[in-house]
Amino acid sequence: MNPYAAADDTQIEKDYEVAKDAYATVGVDVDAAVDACLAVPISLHCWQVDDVGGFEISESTDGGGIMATGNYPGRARNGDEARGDFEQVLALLPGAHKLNLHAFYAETGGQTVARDALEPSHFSGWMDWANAAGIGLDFNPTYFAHPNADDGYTLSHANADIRDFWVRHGIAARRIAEHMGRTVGQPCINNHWVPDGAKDSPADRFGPRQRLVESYDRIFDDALGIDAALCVDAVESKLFGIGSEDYVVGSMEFYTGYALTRKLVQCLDLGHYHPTEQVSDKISALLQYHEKLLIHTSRPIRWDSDHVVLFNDDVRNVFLELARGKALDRVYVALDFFDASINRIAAYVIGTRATRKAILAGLLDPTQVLQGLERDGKLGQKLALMEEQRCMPFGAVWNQLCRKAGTPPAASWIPEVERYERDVLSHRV
Ligand code: RNT
Ligand code: ZN
Repeated sequence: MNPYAAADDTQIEKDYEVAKDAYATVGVDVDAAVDACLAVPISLHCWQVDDVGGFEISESTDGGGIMATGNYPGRARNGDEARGDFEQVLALLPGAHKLNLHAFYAETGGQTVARDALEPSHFSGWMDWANAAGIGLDFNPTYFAHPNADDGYTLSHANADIRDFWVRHGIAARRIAEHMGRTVGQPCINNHWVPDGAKDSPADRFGPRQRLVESYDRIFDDALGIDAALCVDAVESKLFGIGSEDYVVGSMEFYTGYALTRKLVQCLDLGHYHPTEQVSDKISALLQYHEKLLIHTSRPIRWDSDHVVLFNDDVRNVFLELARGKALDRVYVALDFFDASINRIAAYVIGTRATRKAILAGLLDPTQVLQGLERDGKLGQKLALMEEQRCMPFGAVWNQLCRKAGTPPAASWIPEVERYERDVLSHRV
């Protein structure tokens, strides 16, 4: 028995033909779904590669309300190791991708460079690599894991010097993102998330929110002349974090208002809501007003734990909703998880392929038939057909998609990850 073996090409072709017939009975064009799925870019977060550590010489500290747990050996220690890992990861992933960098992955040649002094040149290694690999880049200012974030406040800090420092960092990040967009020839999505908030019962909830507006207004000031076609800014809300259980300055309501009034992209992270909230249900509401959204796929277990994404109902329902609303081109899709307890290459491959599977599942939905039944009041029939979709031969379509993209089907990528661990990762001690 070989648990990682996949069917051979001939069998995959045969299974695919059978699957196509099955989906045709509910009016789904499977070939078109496969092509559309492969074309959706997924932005690979760089921070799973080293457990959200970053490459700074002395600035970084722990904290900021996010935490990777585990001690699995082999994390990348510098840009070259990380880029090698991404090449291995990308070889196992079907479809279009981008790489999503955080500012503290700057390469400063052994020099300490303050976050507010970062420049595009500190990312030239990444830009050269992206151009050689033919993929786009996204970016994030790093407003956490820093002495100036230790109080739990950054852009909304009561101290003006600390606020100014982070405003300068935010502006530096926008200039870097603009430069990246120009250099790689496609827009760079620049996502702003701050950890600001209070552990317990703040007496002033208005003040920090007002200061956050003022700081962001300086960062997003038109007078800076940053090209919005190259640097596409997004803002990410959160419900709570470690150390900000009671109060998060940048809440959902805060950012919905802010993004709409400032014409920014709103970012929805699947780990940033109460467990009974459905992110999938927010999409059709927000897209009445927003042009675009940014989605961070993640998997919260009991809290915003950032477990590796799986092909579960939460992720499926997001892409089902987007497919049903013909709105896949109105979202930027990015990953956000970090697990330091398993092989990190495997973590990337599992989570990215799960996200791609969810996109495919959405595109294979018999939306027209279901909506027709609903219009006709045949709600029982609609529910029954929805339920039957779970038993459709999805795996056969997925395997063909992997083959079409020249990547290993099913679990047959695992031996390659084991080989890379043996040859590369296990030597990092
Ligand atoms: C934190 C946010 C944010 C970060 C990354 C590292 O809760 O989800 O997106 O995970 O910026
Ligand atoms: Zn996120």
